[in-house]
Amino acid sequence: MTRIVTVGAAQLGPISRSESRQQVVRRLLELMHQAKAAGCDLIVYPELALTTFFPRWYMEDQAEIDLFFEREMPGAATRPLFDEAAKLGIGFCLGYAELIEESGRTNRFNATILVDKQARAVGKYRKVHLPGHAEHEPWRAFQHLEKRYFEIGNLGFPAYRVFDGIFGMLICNDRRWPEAYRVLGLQGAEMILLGYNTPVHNPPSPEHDNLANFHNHLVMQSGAYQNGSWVVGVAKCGKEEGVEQIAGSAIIAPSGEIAAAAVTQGDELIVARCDLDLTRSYKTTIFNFAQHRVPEAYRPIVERKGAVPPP
Ligand code: CDT
Repeated sequence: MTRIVTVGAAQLGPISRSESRQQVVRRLLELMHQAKAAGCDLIVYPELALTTFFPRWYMEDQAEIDLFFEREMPGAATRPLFDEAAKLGIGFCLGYAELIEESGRTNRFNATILVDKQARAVGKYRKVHLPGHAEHEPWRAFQHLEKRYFEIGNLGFPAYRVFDGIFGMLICNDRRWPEAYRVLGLQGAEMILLGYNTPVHNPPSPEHDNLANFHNHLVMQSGAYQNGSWVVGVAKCGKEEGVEQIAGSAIIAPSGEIAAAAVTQGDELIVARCDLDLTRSYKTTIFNFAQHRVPEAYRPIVERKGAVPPP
């Protein structure tokens, strides 16, 4: 059997702080048209695709911070994306900063939505693994204040039946955590969509800087193979407001092999024709979870009698 989903990974170059939503949406629409011309069913945009990566700045004025958030999806500025997607008959996945009133309070999440070919929102994910720090750390060349500006996602890791398959989403730092892929894998995820903004330089561990691209592919290729799933990893990259961010967008097959890879540091669409049924030979053999996983052995080590206590 073949269930083909043709996917476009829409890598974005830098977005400056002064760039308006309308200007960014024009860039997203240009990539959407390219994706349609290339026969894509679905286009995937990066994390926080509508603005510059604002957690690099320490800000105290909540009104100033909230300018980077969307209060509605679609809102006035993002409506053209939905309208054009419906007209073209193409789905999309979009990362954005979400401001929402829930349970009588204001919540802010690093979120992503999945939209089908009729422009209906059919899935949502809110980032769980927020990297960085919550307080101003002036010693850093730039900040990474996701723990200050966002709450931990409260939706878990949901998988959705859409595009004739099972789809999940992760956001940036989530891709470094095997359990994030595995929770999706346990729900049968066949394609995992993820966007990222990854600075080359991580101030607490500069000794890792020259490995940033290696680690990016390492974790996405492992996540794909170990769960028998496609992974679509999409960067916002290049020098944004003085901070160099990695590129390396890639569409990765369930074998862990890279099926398509970006070659620039800017706006670039890469496309792969992804057979969701390629996931079968992994999910039914080496990674047949029902047959081979041993959940009782995965209890925290401290619960096991005679186990070496953690340091
Ligand atoms: N956006 C995001 O999650 N970036 C992180 C940077 C880690 S270093 C603080 C990432 O994992 O790529």
